Amino acid sequence: MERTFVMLKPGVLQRRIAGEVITRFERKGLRIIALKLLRIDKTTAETHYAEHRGKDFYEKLLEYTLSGPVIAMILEGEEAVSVVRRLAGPTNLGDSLPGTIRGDYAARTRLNIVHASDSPGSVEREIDLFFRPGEICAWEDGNQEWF
Ligand code: FUP
Repeated sequence: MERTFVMLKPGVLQRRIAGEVITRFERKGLRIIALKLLRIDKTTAETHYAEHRGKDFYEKLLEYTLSGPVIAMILEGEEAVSVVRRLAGPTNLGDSLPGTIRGDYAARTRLNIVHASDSPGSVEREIDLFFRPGEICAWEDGNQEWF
């Protein structure tokens, strides 16, 4: 099993689509093992997007990320990193096809509503940045009779 980190950006709560977006991941069969609503601080946003410092979209990206609360999640499943990246769709507006989260909900690249880790290395770094170990709650599939 692999873990990945997902952040639903501020536009998700603004637009009242958190449930719809989270449902995409659950329907795929991914397991939510950590989830919280938080307003991230500037240092966290700068650390998270450090690779983009100095790029022309960097300041606007920070501004959007800090503009309201986000939802941070850890998802678990087979090949979770690549599965979640494919559910999210490509970064750029013109490449993200309908059926993906960005393809269905984002009208601008800068406001592409969801962040998903792009490699096992970033998963580890991003989980450490957003979660304390005690906030992660691993679980197994239970007895079907409980449903
Ligand atoms: P991703 O891993 O798909 O989130 O993509 P990047 O790390 O390359 O980009 C992070 C965020 O920067 C994107 F979600 C939106 C923003 N961005 C722009 O605004 N313009 C660009 O040309 C590229 C990225």
